[in-house]
Amino acid sequence: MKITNATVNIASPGRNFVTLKIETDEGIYGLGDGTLNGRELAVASYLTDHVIPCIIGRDPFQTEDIWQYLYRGAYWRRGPVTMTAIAAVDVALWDIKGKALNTPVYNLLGGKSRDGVMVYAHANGKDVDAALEDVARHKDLGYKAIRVQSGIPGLSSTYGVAKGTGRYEPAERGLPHEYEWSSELYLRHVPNLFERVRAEFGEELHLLHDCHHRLAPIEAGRLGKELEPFHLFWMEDPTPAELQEGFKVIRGHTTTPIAVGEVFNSVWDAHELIRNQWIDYLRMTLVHGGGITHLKKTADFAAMYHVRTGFHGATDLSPVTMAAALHFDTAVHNFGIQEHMPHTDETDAVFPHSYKFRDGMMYPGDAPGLGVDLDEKLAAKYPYQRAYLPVNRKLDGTLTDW
Ligand code: GCO
Ligand code: MG
Repeated sequence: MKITNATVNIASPGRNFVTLKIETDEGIYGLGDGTLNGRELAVASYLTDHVIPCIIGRDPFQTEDIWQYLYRGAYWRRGPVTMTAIAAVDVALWDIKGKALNTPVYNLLGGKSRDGVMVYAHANGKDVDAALEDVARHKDLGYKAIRVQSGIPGLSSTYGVAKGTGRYEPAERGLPHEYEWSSELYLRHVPNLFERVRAEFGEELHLLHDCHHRLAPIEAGRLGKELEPFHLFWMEDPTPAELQEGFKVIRGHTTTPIAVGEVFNSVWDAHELIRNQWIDYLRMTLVHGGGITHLKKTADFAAMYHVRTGFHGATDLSPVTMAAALHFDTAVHNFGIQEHMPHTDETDAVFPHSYKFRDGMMYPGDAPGLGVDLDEKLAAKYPYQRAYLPVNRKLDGTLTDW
């Protein structure tokens, strides 16, 4: 079999997605997600201008060789744009492999290690009462694990909390919006939020929280310690992760489990964290972490250190990534949990898929390959629209992590 053509589709059915379609001489095609939130066009150009010409004529079954060719061959290794482009190719090739062999991708990764994939939902509200209502709503939908975020008294807006009545969306149309931040006010507020959630919902529910890289390691240590009585499933991205030793400081102060990695692109972003057992869950995802080929190796390495997967799954990861993630989650032994932020109806219509949600669990379905498609005609109705992630400023105006 040979790769005969590859095209990049950019569409905005509710939000922007970059999708790679690789075609073969046997009429089988595969899809890969190349969406990098707020930097979509850079990946599209990297693919169209620099990658596609190099893969035409190759055997799509050679996932390992093509991965190495794009990674080592470029000389300029790693980085979000490169690794997202490599992921788009890699995932599309696994899709082709599954379709050609007439089997779901999870069978190519070791088969089913579990019946279903536990997912966590996002509950949020402008204050604690509103957040509690949203937890109740998600519990009624069947979720067994819920991430809880709420507005912070004294701050006019907080990323991760919906403005008005809609759901929150990681990117907003136009140029970057600005949010306000105070670690002092945040640290004062969060333990109270979780005290209220546990008091109302008891111990059964798995609770998660995202700090979104905003704290210094010692502040994160304090927060983790204060949250211990509420038994969180995890505290996510407590501190910016460029400094991997920062997690040693956190670990020295708390037994609250730590998750990190949605911005990681390679095992090298995490290898100290894993090797030293400073984290419990790795959030590095297929779309930004070089695809199935690289994540499989990374997950196997993590397994040796009791680190489990907890893949990123916000709405900026397209249904192609969600499908690929569910195959991966079904197969790898050290799966932990999968994030689930449902896509809009427009997005679901553009990407028909066989995966399903039922009673807090998700299932990839048994269609050959990934079980996800792209309706190109419908996608053409939603042209790209400039959109960005926000920026964050401290109360005195200093630009900070968001
Ligand atoms: C999460 C996140 C997202 C990201 C977004 C970036 O845990 O789901 O932190 O909201 O910020 O996906 O593109
Ligand atoms: Mg996060």
